[in-house]
Amino acid sequence: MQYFTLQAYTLRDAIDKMKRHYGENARLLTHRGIKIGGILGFFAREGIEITGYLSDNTSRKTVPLEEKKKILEAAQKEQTLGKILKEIEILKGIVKSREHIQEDETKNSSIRRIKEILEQNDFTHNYIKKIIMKIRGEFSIDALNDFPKIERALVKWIGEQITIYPPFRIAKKKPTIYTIIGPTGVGKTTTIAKLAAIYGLGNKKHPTAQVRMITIDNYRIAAKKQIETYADIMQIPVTFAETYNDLKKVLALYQDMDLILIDTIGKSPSDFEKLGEMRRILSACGNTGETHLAISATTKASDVENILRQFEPFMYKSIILTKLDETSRIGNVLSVLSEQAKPISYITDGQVVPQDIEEAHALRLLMNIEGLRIERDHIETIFGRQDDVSTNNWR
Ligand SMILES: Nc1nc2c(ncn2[C@@H]2O[C@H](COP(=O)(O)OP(=O)(O)O)[C@@H](O)[C@H]2O)c(=O)[nH]1
Ligand SMILES: [Mg+2]
Repeated sequence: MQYFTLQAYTLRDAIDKMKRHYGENARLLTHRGIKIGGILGFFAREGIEITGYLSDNTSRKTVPLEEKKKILEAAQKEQTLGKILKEIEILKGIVKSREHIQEDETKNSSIRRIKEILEQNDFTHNYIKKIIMKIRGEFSIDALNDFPKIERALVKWIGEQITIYPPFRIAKKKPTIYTIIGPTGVGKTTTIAKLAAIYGLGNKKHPTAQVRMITIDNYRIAAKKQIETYADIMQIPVTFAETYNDLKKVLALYQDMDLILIDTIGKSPSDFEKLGEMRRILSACGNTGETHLAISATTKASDVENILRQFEPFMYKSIILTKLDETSRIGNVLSVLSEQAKPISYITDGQVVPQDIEEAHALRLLMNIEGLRIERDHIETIFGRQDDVSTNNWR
């Protein structure tokens, strides 16, 4: 027995077509409404699909019942198969069109440029992926051609990812205690000296305050000498404390001071034992102080993650980003800080005490990203004016 399926716009047309193609012996088995033509269901027209068979006999009545049942079942199977095949075709179409869109977007020069800029600045893969998804989500294919518009949005998004921690303040309830922790050589001691000068010597923005430095980094002669030299030049006293009891006594002595800055031992973040000991000594501050973590801007992303984690027990409030002058790529640090939601309080960008320190500001960091046009006015309308927050008037 030969079966067939054919389609036409109306049942009448379908039967005519059947007769034309298969002659008088063609018999109609089933018919159903379908969509004909169009692309992915669009612009399709209503139509009819029929199935039938060629009878050996001209009389329909001569087809035995059993035979008829078999024919019907076969036709239904064929229809289901046909339906599945059609759906597969449609799915193939959808997948293809998706691939097509994605291909278009990577080919899209704006997205490609943004990706290149972010990669050049060492932003992490995850950070770049999120930014690209955001661009795709917020800009139509047409708008993607407007690079300056995307660039402006990108600068704003990166800026929004930067959290700022307010600068150290002199509280009414004296003294305020700030401790700086962090890996060896990142610039803790230099930063303590810079801050001591700003608050201790005073400037246009900061009236002279009573400042004391305490250091628990007194194992190395060179470290001791370094802070003593600063103390001498600035005439801001420094005291050395080696143990919990030492620190407790010194703090008790300094109760009438405005600000106490505590410098710590530069320890490798993997030196758990030493870190534990340092925590014990610092616990002499009780809950009156704040701890802040210094990280060099030159640190690579995976190391930043590691440092953030290892120093977590100190419950540091913010990041002091040092040595910004030593790198033109801060994407790695910005990516990790954004992912871990860590705010930045200060930025240091040189060895000179006290000049080379600034209160953290989105604009300052954005300007460090190479290849992006930063419209200062626009950024300042979003994130506030940088001059208004600058601590340092020595510059
Ligand atoms: N280029 C640059 N060097 C810095 C900066 N801060 C500190 N340094 C230098 O880094 C070295 C280590 O600084 P130090 O304060 O002793 O680091 P510590 O071990 O964390 O106390 C010294 O040579 C500093 O002059 C900075 O912002 N930029
Ligand atoms: Mg030091």
